[in-house]
Amino acid sequence: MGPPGNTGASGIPGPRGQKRDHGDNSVAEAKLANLERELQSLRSELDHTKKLKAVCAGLQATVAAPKNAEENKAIQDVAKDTAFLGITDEATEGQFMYLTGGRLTYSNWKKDEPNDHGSGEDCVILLNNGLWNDISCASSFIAVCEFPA
Ligand code: FUC
Ligand code: CA
Ligand code: CA
Repeated sequence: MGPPGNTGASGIPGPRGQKRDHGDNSVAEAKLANLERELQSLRSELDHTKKLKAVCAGLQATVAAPKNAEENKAIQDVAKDTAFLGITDEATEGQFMYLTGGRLTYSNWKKDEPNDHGSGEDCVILLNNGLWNDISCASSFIAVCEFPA
């Protein structure tokens, strides 16, 4: 038997595909509208977190995040009001991380918190009493910047 022959010429083009049904897309459209709303809300929350980071970063600082009870009290004393902490679970729900990176090593959650209430809560506030609550990142609170020693 001799060597294999050359590849043959292309065949004639196949028939045109069937036109898809452009009938009722209302279910898909409603789903898309919901997804777009959700995306908008997530974008807005992420923007808030980024802004928070940027404000402290502009001062060569980070958003304060207490690593022990003493630091928790110190931030409480400086803030004198409910304040955002540099902590979020926006990457993976329920897994709180420091904005500077790494898993949480200390927490002081209020009873039944964090609860990711309503449409979700991925930012953390330090209440007047020193306890923590997870809250929407779109909400407005002061933040304390933490400077390296
Ligand atoms: C509790 C908190 C929520 C929110 C709501 C009004 O469910 O866990 O973060 O503040 O009250
Ligand atoms: Ca959450
Ligand atoms: Ca909460």
